[in-house]
Amino acid sequence: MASPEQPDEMSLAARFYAEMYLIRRFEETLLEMFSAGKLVGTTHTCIGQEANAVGVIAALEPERDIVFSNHRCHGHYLAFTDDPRGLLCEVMGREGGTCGGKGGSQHLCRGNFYSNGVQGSIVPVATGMALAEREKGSGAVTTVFLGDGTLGQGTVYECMNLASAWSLPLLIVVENNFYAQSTPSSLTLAGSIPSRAEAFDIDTQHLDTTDVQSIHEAARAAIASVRETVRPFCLVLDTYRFSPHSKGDDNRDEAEIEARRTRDPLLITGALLPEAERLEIERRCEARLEDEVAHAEASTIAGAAA
Ligand SMILES: Cc1ncc(C[n+]2csc(CCOP(=O)(O)OP(=O)(O)O)c2C)c(N)n1
Ligand SMILES: [Mg+2]
Repeated sequence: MASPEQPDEMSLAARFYAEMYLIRRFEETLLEMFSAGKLVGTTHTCIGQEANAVGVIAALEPERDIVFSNHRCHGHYLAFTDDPRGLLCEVMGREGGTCGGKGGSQHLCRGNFYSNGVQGSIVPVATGMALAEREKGSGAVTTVFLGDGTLGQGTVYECMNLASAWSLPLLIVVENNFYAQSTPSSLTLAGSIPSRAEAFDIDTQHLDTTDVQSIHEAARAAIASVRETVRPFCLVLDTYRFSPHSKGDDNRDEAEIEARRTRDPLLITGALLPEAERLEIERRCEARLEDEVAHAEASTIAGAAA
């Protein structure tokens, strides 16, 4: 969602660039803090995948629509809430964190946003939420993000089955980054990903792009379809993460990672902006993040006062 610091007259490309840049720099900052020993626990960054979070979530109505995310949730959270302060305090275990500093990087809950690190666990919860919202007649679309590796969890298919059989307003977004931790999905996935949803009579669209505006257009159409037909929809987004699975665990071929950098979503959208505008967006974002880091570092450790 647009930051209060972003001027109203910003183009869509500028707004999307600002949102993706914030996610990118937020997560790079987290990795730097881990290396400096300022953070403990774990974290999974979506560096390289930001266009999915920003493009899809910008097509939702934050007041009524609901988002469920997974272990790799920072980008989804920031795109939905524009709350780097709450997230940083949360990851650092500080008072003022989204969940009081108790949930950490993977377990976030704020308003209509929920995430959980147990692979696949959030899909039945999202399906139940979609049922509840349909019964309430709220018109809300429930969106659930999952990775290609999570397609190995049987519950995903139970949910696809019920979402289709019961006509639930559920958008399933599969972010296919071709890996589950260190395992290439080609070793574990038979058939095609879209055909898995199609087998349950779920309308499906498959995109191989890191252009945030293309993803946004597809998401707008998918969400309009879910809202109007009150039927599930599955969006399969091919993507790539430049960062390790978590902090340092990466066994992928370096040449493969480098080749993918030409499709960096920040490069693609940044190239659409006049340089001065792009640099100004970056400057504002850096200043904001610097403030947030200082704020979080000065905040009380959660529970310390008790
Ligand atoms: C039930 C369960 N098993 C194992 C894990 C450990 N784990 C965390 S992420 C992950 C791989 C997930 O792959 P994918 O769904 O493709 O998402 P990606 O990490 O690529 O975004 C694994 C095995 C877990 N969180 N939950
Ligand atoms: Mg994956």
